[in-house]
Formats: sequence, C-alpha cells, structure tokens
Amino acid sequence: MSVRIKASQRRVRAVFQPKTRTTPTAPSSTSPSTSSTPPIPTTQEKSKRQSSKMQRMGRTVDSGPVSVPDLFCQKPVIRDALETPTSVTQDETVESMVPNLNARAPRLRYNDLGVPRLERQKHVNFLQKTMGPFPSQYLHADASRPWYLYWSLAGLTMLGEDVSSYRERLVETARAMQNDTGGFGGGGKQTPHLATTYAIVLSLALVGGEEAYEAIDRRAMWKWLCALKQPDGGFQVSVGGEEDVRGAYCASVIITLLNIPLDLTTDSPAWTPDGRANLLSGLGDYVRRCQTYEGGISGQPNAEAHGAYAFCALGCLALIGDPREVVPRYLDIPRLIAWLSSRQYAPEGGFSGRTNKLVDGCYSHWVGGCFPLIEACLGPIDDAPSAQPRQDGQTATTPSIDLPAAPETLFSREGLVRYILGCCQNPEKGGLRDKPGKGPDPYHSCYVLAGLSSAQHQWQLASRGEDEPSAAIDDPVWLVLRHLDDVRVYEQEDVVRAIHPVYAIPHKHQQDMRSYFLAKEGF
Ligand code: FPP
Ligand code: K
Ligand code: ZN
Repeated sequence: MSVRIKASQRRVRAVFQPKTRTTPTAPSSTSPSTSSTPPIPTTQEKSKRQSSKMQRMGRTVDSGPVSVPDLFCQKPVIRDALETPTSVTQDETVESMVPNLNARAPRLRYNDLGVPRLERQKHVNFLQKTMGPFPSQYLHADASRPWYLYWSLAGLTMLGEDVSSYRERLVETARAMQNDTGGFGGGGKQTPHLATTYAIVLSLALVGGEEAYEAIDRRAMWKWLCALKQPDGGFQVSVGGEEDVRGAYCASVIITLLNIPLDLTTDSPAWTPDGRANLLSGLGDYVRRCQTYEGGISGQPNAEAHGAYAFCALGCLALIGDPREVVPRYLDIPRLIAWLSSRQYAPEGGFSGRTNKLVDGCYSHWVGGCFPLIEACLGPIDDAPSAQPRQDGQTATTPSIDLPAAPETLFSREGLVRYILGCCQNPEKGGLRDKPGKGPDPYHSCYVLAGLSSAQHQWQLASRGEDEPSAAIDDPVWLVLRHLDDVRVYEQEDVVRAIHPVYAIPHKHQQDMRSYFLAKEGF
C-alpha cells in the first residue's frame, strides 16, 4: 500500500474543464453573511477574490447572474452509445434534476454561485416532529424504532440543536427495548439486534448524561456480544441470524463506546481452549474477505459491493487499532478509492450506492463518509504537533491546529454540496431526501446531513498523549480541521456540526460516553 497524499499537492485536479454557462437570475439571492468570524470568507467575498482563479479553471464568476459550472448542470460530454433500461433511467434522473442543479428550482434560495441555502429551521421543525408519535402507516417500521430515534436525534444535533431535553423519554423507551440477555430490540419483547443496539447506544450518547449511560446493562451486553462473535472473526447481527459487515461495524462501535471487555465467555462460538481468541480476533480478516473484485465492499464475502458496506468496513477497521495502520493492512486502498470515486456522478454531484445505479442523498454519508476516513488514514503519519481534539463538537471556525497544508481531497466536495443543497432539501415542509421527487424522511435527513458535514470538514489523526485515557484498543485521536477548500460554494450559516467520522455523532458526545465507561472499574 503506497498511496499517500502529498501535502504539497493542493491544486484541484483538472479532470474536466467545463465551460461556464450563465443562467438568468436566481429565484432569490442570499443575504450577505452576518458572521463576525473572519477566517471563513463568505461566498460573495470569496467569489470576488477567486474570480481570476476560477476563470483559469474554466469558471467565470460575476456578481450578477448565477453561474454554475457545466460540469454540475449539463449532461456529461462523454457518453456510452449503448442504450439500456439503466442508461434511460439514468438520463431521465439527470433530466429531472437539471432545474435544481442549475439554480432554477422553485422555493429554494440560491446564492450567487447557484447553490441553495441550508433550510436549517425547516429541517429542525421536520425532525422535531419525527420525534413525536408516528401515524399508523409507519406500523411496518415498528422494529426500526431505535433507528428513527437515532436518525432524528443525530440530524437535530448536526443542525446545532441540543437534544438533551429528550433524555428522560429516551431512557424510558430504551429500557423497554433492552433484553435481559443483552442488547436492544426494535421494541419491547423484540429480539435484540446489533443494528438496533447500535442505534440506541448512539442515541443515548446523543442525549448524554449518567442516567442515559446507566440505562445500558453492560454485563449482559458483553455476554450477548460473545454469543454473536463467530469463529471466522465476524459477528452475527442477532443470535442465529446473518453474519455480515454491518455486524462487524456495529459491534466495534458498541465495544469501543462502552469499553466492553474483549475477553470471550467460554460458551462463545469463537472461544478457543487456549483462551487466546477475543472479541476482535479475526475481525480485520473478515472485513478483508468482503472486498470484491470491483474494489468496493460487499455485505458478506463473495457478494455485490455496496457503499453502505464500504462505510461499515472502514468504520470497523478504524476502531480496532490505529486506522493509519489497520485500514491499509486489510484493504486494497487504491482499488477501494477507485470504486468509491466511481460512485460520484456528474452533473449530479451526489453518490450512487453501487455500479450502474442512481445517485441517492443517503450515500452522501455511506460513500461520502468514507473519504474523510481514508484521507485521515493517508495523511501525514508523523503526528501533528501535540494538539487537543476539539471538545465542543461545534463546527470549527478556526482549525484546531495549524497545519502547513491540508491534504488534498479525494472527492469533489463542491459537487456533493451542490447535490445535497440543490437536490436533497424539501423546500416546503423541510427534511432531506434521496432526490427531487422523493419525500423527506428521518433516515435521509440524518445521512444527507452527515454527508454535508463530511464535505464541509476534514479530519486528521494524532496519537494519544501518555496521560490521555485509552482503552484496550490503543486508538488515536481524531482532530477536526476546518476544510479550507479552494472552491467554497456555501455560506458560513450553511455549515453543519462536525461529526466523528466513525461514530457519526459529534466528538463531544462520543468522548463523554467513552470517558464515562473508561473511568468505571468492572461493570
Ligand atoms: C440496496 O438498496 C441497499 C443495500 C444493499 C444495503 C443497505 C444498507 C444500509 C443503508 C445500512 C447498513 C449499515 C448499518 C450500520 C446497519 P437499494 O437497491 O434500494 O438501493 P440502490 O439502488 O441505491 O443500491
Ligand atoms: K436507493
Ligand atoms: Zn437513500
């Protein structure tokens, strides 16, 4: 594995040099940024400053009409001549998005670079409603109630809301979902599952506080995880259920957040008489077997690569040791990057989940969220000056540490931001969505916002100081850096909170829960 991003390579790669088209006027323009924090120029300031640079890049910027680079609003120039049902659907999808990408969608408030504003308050209103009772047509989703809680709480948190007021209700709900033999099910008396347990544990971390943490029966959780651990290294998602890379990721998150002991119970399917196997044994090799001939990751060995599983694989590996060593040890990174990069389409700017499929807002996280992880793994391995991780989880207005140069980025942040803000916002009732024409829902709201956070920030890894608490796994610290991109197309007020690239919740919430359990003796 020899891919390394050179810190000096800061130029945007000239993959495609578009002509610029100037659209008539935007439906409405933005008000200038009111931010008093100087480091981040507003779009207007930036557009003036960058106009000559952008002209060199094939983009013209003028203060009047909105200009969107052809790359992000015109059908691709190079096309496969073979027409198939897939190519027809793809063309129709792009066609339906053109007004949104080209600053012509009604009811969105576009800035001068043809990017809509984040309708923050509308999304907050939408997600607050989804924390209330659901109408009867949601009955089929009963077993996913923990997921709905996590999506709404995480979405609200990324939008800047304090969700600690939900603590009491959440604790009561979570207690009813917990099983005596460990783990959380979708509801009372439902079989515990790693996915619903993951969602509840993260929700409890989001509302925070001792009462929330103490709602978890960690001893039962440990025994249940031992029952799910398989001799080949992976995890079943429920006792006797399927084994897949979701299980590997969810288990790693639960083990590290709750500081679960790694020892196996003697009745675990993975227990060995020499007593050497533990909860993490063989996990990296299990993930390795999920990388496919395409370079992407499948749910189980020998299946089709899908973006959701790429995130799970990277997330799992990033938690079982220092990601800078573990990720390249188990995955072919150049081939994975090639596959992930192929998921980002133009002109849409968003990501698809798999080969020959359509872009969808949720892959802004499942695929988009892989890039910060890989970028951090490929960043300078020698530690940055001893720096404190940001504690507040708020979006940084200044970088936590002053790096000589940010590593070059591996995806088009501008494209992703254009897709998210232009195509994924429901402009009427709020909430975020798969694509124009689809309704908003908590799942897409959460993962579209997580993707926006990935596009707006950059992370770097630094080793833990001697005196910093560390668990059985010697993990490094994730530092949030403000990404000072060459092409900034959104305003300061459109920035969402930084999240931890693996746990997908703000650093502070993850750190508080982890420190609480690290400080505990025994269960
Ligand atoms: C295909 O759906 C989707 C999958 C094969 C995997 C979906 C899994 C997740 C989104 C999350 C898993 C992660 C955890 C942590 C539980 P599709 O055929 O409807 O969509 P597509 O056409 O975009 O592939
Ligand atoms: K989909
Ligand atoms: Zn989706």
